[in-house]
Amino acid sequence: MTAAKTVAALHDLSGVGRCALTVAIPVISAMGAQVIPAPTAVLSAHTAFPDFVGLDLTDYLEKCLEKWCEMGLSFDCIYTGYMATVRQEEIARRFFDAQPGAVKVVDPVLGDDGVMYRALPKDMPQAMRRLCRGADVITPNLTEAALLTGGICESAAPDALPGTKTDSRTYTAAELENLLTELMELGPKTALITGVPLEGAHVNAWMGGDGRMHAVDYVPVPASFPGTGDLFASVLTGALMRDMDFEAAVRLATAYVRQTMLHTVECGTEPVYGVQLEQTLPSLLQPIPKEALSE
Ligand code: PXL
Repeated sequence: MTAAKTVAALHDLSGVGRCALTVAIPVISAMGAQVIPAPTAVLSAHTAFPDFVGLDLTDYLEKCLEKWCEMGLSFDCIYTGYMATVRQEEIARRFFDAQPGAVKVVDPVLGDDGVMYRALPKDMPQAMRRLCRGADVITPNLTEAALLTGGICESAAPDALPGTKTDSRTYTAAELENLLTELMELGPKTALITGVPLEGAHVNAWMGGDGRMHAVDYVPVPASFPGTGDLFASVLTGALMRDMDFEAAVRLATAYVRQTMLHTVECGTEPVYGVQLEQTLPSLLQPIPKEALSE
């Protein structure tokens, strides 16, 4: 047997509302890798709740990552998500440089439904752009892709809250390919956009070194929950740590997010609390058989 791979996870720890570390830790652990968390902030509840208290951990993050390097640790993966300050991005970038052997997965958490998360500093998109340069994989949604490329995001109402998602417009394959090309110009090895309504299909689409667009399509679940982007990126990270090829990893993440959203709809819980992943985690313990991924 070989030892578990190690994933340094730079995300917030939100108490109420599953997202960030409360998603990454169970998912990646279930998939067989060890999560070593470096919280970027602690929050009583994620920022889609109308009221929450939070503690910015920028100084702690810097000291923590420096300490890990002093300890001589080398990680198999660095997985970043929600960052509370621009300085956290600089700290993460230094950590990337100090860990050349790690696979870098950057989930550029900036917004959803056409709006930037209100707790973020206004210059966060520029900072995330810089972090993307050092990434092996970036996983923005359409709103984040627009914020990263300076494009206009045509989506939900400006005050949209989770659970009130309005349909965003349909993209043509050429438009999506252009957006992926723009993201690749930021410098990642692979850019993946989640949740794209494409003509006649919904897809998670990506572009890698071959400069071509690839996509996995899925039947959308008519519901919206905060944290599903974190869920997707966490399954993708766990799958890459299992040495799955990229397309198989995307298929697994797509299938698991869909299964968990369907289950949550059946439970009828308030969307803001996130998806009921605790009850679907068992399906990540073993790779989903090929036949189950064909839908
Ligand atoms: O799911 C992304 C996310 C992560 N972290 C915090 C958030 C959100 C989305 O609202 O508020 C703190």
